[in-house]
Amino acid sequence: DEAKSLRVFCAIALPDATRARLAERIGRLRASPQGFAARWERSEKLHLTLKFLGEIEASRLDALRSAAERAAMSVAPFELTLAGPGVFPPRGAARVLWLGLGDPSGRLAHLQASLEDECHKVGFPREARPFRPHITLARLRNPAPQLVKLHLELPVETERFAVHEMVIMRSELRPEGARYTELAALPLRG
Ligand code: 2AM
Repeated sequence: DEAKSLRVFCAIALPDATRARLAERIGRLRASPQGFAARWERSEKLHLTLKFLGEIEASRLDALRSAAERAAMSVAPFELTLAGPGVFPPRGAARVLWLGLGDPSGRLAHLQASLEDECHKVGFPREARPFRPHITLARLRNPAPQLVKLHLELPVETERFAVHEMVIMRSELRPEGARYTELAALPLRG
């Protein structure tokens, strides 16, 4: 499969236990009648996006990889916590249901800023929007105010997890949803 361009993003993969916790939440939301108005993220695909590059030339993958490597090496491993639920857009008809992340050490913010800098240095455009760390749980096909209300009201169980690496993911768009494959794993500074 020698594609000339690839759709890629940089992310933090979630531990199994955290994904299981999120899958429980998805299960509860999905059980509501309005749950059918949403496309639910499959638990193995749940992740935290650091930077969405979109389509890049396959020949640029090495440059992306070294940039990501330099960013990863600038940060020591850290912990994240699951935080409150939210929706995009915050006002008007919600299209995305997500769960936020707490970054008590501030290293997630550092990693993301460093990744933006390193990518920019090798010619990838900067993300214009501010970083809003989140894990997407569902995309809504139609406005579903009751489902949004339920999501916002469900409590978040305390969960903290360790981050040791960043990954570069490929996303292939298919009729049944995007397929993700890991292209590289970059360890954080040992
Ligand atoms: P999302 O979860 O908020 O939709 C792969 O598509 C990942 O990249 C998703 O996690 C998605 O975030 C993120 N992403 C960020 N910007 C994107 C964009 N413009 N188009 C598609 N995905 C984007």
